[in-house]
Amino acid sequence: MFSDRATIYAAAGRGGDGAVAFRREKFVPRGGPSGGDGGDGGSVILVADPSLRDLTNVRNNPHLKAEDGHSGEGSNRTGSMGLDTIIPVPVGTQVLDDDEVVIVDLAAPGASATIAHGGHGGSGNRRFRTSVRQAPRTAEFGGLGDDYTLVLQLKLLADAALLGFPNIGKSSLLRRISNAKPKVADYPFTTIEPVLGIVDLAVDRQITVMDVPGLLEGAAEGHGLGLDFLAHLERAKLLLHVVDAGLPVEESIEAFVAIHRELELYQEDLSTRPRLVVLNRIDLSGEADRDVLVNELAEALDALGDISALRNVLRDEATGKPSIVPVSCVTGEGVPELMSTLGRVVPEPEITPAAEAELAQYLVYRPGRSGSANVRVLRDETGVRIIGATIEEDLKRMDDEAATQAVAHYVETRRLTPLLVRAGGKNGIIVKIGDREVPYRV
Ligand SMILES: Nc1nc2c(ncn2[C@@H]2O[C@H](COP(=O)(O)OP(=O)(O)OP(=O)(O)O)[C@@H](O)[C@H]2O)c(=O)[nH]1
Ligand SMILES: [Mg+2]
Repeated sequence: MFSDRATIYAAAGRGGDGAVAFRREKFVPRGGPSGGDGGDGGSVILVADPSLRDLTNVRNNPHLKAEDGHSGEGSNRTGSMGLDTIIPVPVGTQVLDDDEVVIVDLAAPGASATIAHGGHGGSGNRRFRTSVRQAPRTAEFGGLGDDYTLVLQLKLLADAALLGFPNIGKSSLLRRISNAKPKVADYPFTTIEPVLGIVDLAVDRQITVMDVPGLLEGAAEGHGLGLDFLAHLERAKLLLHVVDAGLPVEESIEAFVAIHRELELYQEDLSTRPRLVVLNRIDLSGEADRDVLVNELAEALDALGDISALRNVLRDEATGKPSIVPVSCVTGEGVPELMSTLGRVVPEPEITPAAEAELAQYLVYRPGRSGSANVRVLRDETGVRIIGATIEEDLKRMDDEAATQAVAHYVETRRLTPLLVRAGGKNGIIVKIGDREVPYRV
């Protein structure tokens, strides 16, 4: 089954804790603090991999967890960093936030995005040495890593996409022009998932063409296999609208309009996408009839007037009427002409500075913060000190009872409880935030 959507749980690694240690050497009775820093936690990173077709991988393994950083040690030894978890996803994968807004678009092969950043390693006690405190017993807990639930969605990228009723020969055409071998059979809905093929137009020019399941009237409301696959057409630069030379002209026009309406219902922008009309199965009519058929079709399409499908339909330069490219997938006739037309009309890829800037932005993208990346937690002999807590100002105005409650709530919502347990929270400790010190017990 083709998976184009998956919910993932990305948990970056926690930073390692800073160590409390003192130098012990012969003849140095009171060695200085030598607790090393913890290593940073690993991050969760997605990378666009052209060899992947869909999101089945992540769908089956949705828990993406990066390694925790290691704690610092004595003798100023820094803990090693947690390993990043790097997950390959298909090119065209988008990451959505809670509001279904696209926050990352891995549209180019090799593009990557860090979706959960590892926590920073905690400072060891040697960093807390001051002129008045030569032997600090304070060290920092490692920071928490980001922890997000995100939705991945795949919208395939293709230069051109085949469009048409079921059983009209779309897959046959893709087999003819590309390296892809989608199944062909004489019944509707043979194709049940999108297939991408690479078309060699010239030695140095390749384009991708996508075959999707046939569309029916009502597709935009979910009839047939429609709705699921309309989304994949969204990012095709050109639509190859296939019509059938075996049908009377009026029926072909009806079919053309029916498909067009579905695109319009689904998305206005899609209905005006540049479009090339391909007339398949010309082997079914005699040579002489072909030109007549092509002309009649062009006239009839033109007579449809101002429908959005015709706004960007490719037109014959001489007549100004919609271009119709006749082909036969059985005999191969017309296929070379179709390929050369594609070479002319499919836009060359261009990397604009704007596109590059956009890509760069995605690479450093960081989802909205739920965690506590800017919070630092130091532990000492009596408990912990939390630096950077958003409640620091509020606490100044609270009485003792309210402050104790506010701190407990803060610890809970910022997911700091495990740290405070490690600091001895089960027996009761003191939590210091700003000028305030409150008792805390898990
Ligand atoms: N005579 C003739 N038959 C064709 C031609 N192209 C395709 N066919 C036949 O039409 C039937 C359907 O072809 P497919 O390529 O599976 O059609 P499709 O549009 O991909 O169909 P779905 O995937 O079901 O939407 C098959 O039996 C093909 O052999 C053609 O140019 N001439
Ligand atoms: Mg097919």
